[in-house]
Amino acid sequence: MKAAQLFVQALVAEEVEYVFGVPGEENLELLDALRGSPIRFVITRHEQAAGFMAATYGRLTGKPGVALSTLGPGATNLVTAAAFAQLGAMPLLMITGQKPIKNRKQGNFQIVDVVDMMRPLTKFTRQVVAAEMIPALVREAFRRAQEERPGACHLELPQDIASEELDAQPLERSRTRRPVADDKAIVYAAQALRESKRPLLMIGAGANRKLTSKTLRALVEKLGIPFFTTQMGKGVLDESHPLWLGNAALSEHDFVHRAIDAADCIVNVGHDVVEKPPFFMRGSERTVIHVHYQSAEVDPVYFPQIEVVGDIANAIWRLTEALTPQAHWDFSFFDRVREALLLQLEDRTRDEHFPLYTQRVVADVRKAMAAEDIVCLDNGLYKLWFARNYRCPLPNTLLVDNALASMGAGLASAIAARLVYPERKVLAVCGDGGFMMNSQELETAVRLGIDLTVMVLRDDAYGMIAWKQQNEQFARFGIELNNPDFIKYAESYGVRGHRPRTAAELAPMLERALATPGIDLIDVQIDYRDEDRILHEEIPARSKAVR
Ligand SMILES: Cc1ncc(C[n+]2csc(CCOP(=O)(O)OP(=O)(O)O)c2C)c(N)n1
Repeated sequence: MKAAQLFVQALVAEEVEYVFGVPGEENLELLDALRGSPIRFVITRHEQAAGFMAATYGRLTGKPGVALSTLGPGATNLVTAAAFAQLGAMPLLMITGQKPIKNRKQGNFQIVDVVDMMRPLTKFTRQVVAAEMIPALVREAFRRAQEERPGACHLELPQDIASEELDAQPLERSRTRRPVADDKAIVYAAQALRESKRPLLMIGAGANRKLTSKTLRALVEKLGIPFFTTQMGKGVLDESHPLWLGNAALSEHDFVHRAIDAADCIVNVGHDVVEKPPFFMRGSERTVIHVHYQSAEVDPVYFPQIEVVGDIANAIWRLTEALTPQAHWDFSFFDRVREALLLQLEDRTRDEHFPLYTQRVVADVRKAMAAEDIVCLDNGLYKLWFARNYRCPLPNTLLVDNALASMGAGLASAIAARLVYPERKVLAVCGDGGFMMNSQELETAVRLGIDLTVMVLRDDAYGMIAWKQQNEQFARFGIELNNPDFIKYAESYGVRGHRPRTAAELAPMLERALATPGIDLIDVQIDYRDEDRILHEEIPARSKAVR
């Protein structure tokens, strides 16, 4: 067989369902091998979007998503998606083409050193220099992409290697078990928790694994310790649980930070410093127990005193076994924080103000989505509100990128989410800036024939930057945008476009769009002028309950 066929057989052996990408002439052999395979090739309008889709597939399934591009310009277009997967711990394999390496005739036309370019953005990057290496390289790339901490891998398949003839088989996948934490680490952690007065659990991105959710639920039910989530840990434990204390959408100054300040022991489950800090450690005023697959990277604001390193689900289960609720644990302050938070989460959710306040949009979206439905966020100011106010009963139902925090991934992620879960409703929420960075993928969505709703929050500006500018007393500058007429824009793709004219119109419009087959775009005019008052200054001061 040809080496390209062996490559595709190796992908099939890894149970790859989709390859997302834009082909080039250097991929023709691989393309031909894909043509005769059970793998579905989803072409996109930009490699960056293909990478976002593949990474999101990886994030949702735990299996590496696969993205394909040509050499040079196609590969450089994959760079942002590589960083998105690598920082966000999403398993991804990128396959890029290359000119023949044995006998080149075109000088350096289109050639950049893609393998080296990918080095700081991947766990593993290699050129396939001999067809015989394909089974081992593909297996290794999948193993590395998937192994904790998951991330991006890259293989470059040159044109001449792809067309070589050989007789070989893919390697079989091996079964591996993750190592578990040392007994003494569990003893130290249990002891610190037993001796604490006001312990608290933090659920981060690394806790977002099926088995961990289950063991964490058991721990919380048995011990009654309150918990909060990070942006990427949302829904790992049901956020409508009576012990939920909120989401650390901000680094400081929110209700949850009142609870954090009062806690004398925090168990950090699955946090790594790539996520925007959910709280700052300043000294040793409280014990922080780091429970993760890897030890904590030392950081100026994160330096846990106790580390439980190994399989998280196992560690949580052993901690649950080792502990009983302690009579001296006092959660009364946390209860008050929660009461005040829940009251505040209702703020403006029924406000008729138009253009709409973000809180109202979040509340309307929450009501329209069932527990298992998925909201995929792009990056902008609204993200903080969704992280904070959109309560997730289940994991992976609000996809937030709090690692690279790249604009442009919202629509692509939603397309991938819908492919993975065709029975669930999927909504992409984007700012007008982020949407226009990859809006061309509306064509991909239409071509795939999927059902999807896209909400564009329009403030005709880079709102997040305007907010920061205002916060830091800079003059408003360099952030205003003109937009296309989003209804006409949508229609030119064969997408239905809608625009509410009052606050009350949004909810029924959204529900209809979600219930209708095909693709709908809702252009929602948003009012960010009051953000600072709400998010930054008044929240802590307003609630007498938590003084
Ligand atoms: C690719 C990329 N470029 C720039 C930024 C910096 N940035 C963060 S938020 C933001 C503004 C986003 O504007 P928009 O999508 O309209 O959302 P809004 O904040 O207005 O709701 C910018 C420019 C980024 N995160 N990613």
